[in-house]
Amino acid sequence: MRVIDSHTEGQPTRLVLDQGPDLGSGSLAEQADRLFRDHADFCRGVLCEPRGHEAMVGALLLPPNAPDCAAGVIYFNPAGPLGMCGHATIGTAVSLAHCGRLSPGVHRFDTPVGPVEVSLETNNRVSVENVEAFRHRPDVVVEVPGWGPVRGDVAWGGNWFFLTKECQIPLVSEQIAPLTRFSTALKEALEQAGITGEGGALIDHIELTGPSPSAHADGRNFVLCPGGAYDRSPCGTGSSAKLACLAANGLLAPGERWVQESIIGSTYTLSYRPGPAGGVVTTITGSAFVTAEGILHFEPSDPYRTGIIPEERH
Ligand code: PYC
Repeated sequence: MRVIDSHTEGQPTRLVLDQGPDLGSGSLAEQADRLFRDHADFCRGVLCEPRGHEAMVGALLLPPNAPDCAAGVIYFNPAGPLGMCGHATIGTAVSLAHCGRLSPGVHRFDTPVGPVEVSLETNNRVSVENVEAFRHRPDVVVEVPGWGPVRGDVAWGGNWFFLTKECQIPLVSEQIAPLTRFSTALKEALEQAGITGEGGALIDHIELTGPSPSAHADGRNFVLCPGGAYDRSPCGTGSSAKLACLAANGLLAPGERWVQESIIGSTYTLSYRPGPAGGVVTTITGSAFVTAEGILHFEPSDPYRTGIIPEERH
């Protein structure tokens, strides 16, 4: 199985070029459901130790369903499929350019939540026009055991997010362990309280937001991804959800620039235009770098060929 590894603003992507499982026909959303339901071993084998690690996101290259798309892509992490993934879209574009399969210019990628537009500006710099983001519920308060009441917005940016407006733990990389514990407790509290996205959808990403210590950024975040790893990048879909909330509060105008910083200090530059359904269509600009090209081996006699799942490690 041929793969190209990259990182986008610090967050890793593994692009699977061939030999993925047969996902049958139907929409990319249906194929994404089948990917984890029927082929969880493939997903974990590709991403988890000993070949990868828990923060890695996979991008499975497929033929597109939608017309005029250059590629179809299903994103997945060790816990399951993702709807969209901003950092992995940037990583996929840079990796495809690296192997001569994408030329500079504007292309469309088909994803399980709809087509996105990808502008390959240089070999490393990419802008993604995401699917429409929107705020679903403002000012939701949830009681988090051991932490007290927490207020935030529920928003969609290609995945479901709960975004807090302030954070009782400093948003600095030295605090990643307590930030992870707090976000995990918050995610569990939301589920217990029955607070969901539209149509009862699970909120599987937590985004703690606050001011940035840097003069170059407008805000900083810490994003907990499904499975418990944190996003090293500012999270493309999470940044889109953030812009939807800013726009809904009248705090950011169409076309105005917003620089979102991650917990490790990397940034995306964003702006939005009003979306056709009343939300925002964001453009996310960031850089990715190829880190490796490889062939993954899955030897039948290898006891760890399907990966070491984080919770089974000890
Ligand atoms: O960039 O959208 C993103 C993302 C989602 C999960 C990890 N990264």
